[in-house]
Amino acid sequence: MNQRSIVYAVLTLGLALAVLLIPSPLARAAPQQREIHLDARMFAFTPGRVRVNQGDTVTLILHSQDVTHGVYVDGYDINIKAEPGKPARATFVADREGKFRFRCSVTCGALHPFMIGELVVGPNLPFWRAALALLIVALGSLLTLRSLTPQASTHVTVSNR
Ligand SMILES: [Cu+2]
Repeated sequence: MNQRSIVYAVLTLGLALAVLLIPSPLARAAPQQREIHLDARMFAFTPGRVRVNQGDTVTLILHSQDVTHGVYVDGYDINIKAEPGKPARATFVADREGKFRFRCSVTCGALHPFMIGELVVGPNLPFWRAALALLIVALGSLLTLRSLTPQASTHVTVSNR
């Protein structure tokens, strides 16, 4: 092993560990179980935006505050209806990343078509971190191997003789 290959190997390990271990404000250690309470009243949901991470198991609990409302989540094909005082729930795994509209699925009044919200399924950070670390290790190994081949250090070998 020459000096350059040792430097490459150490840098590679350091970078890969950094990617895996440095805490990010968005990161979650693992997929979580989440209970999300959604309040429905004419003509809005509270919260209007629900944020989860890909892989989370989400239990949506719909509470109606006035008349019967429903919630239909685009892309996840979830539809539940709740009467006032009788919450409804649905559990699903947020396996698709992206933004999905949810809307009231019970005609509840004049502004019913505008009763919408947004489900944001964030990236699966543990997965992408692992992928990035793997890429760094692969590139680092290539660099280390290249620095070990004779042609990369020809002038060194010549001057040593
Ligand atoms: Cu409604």
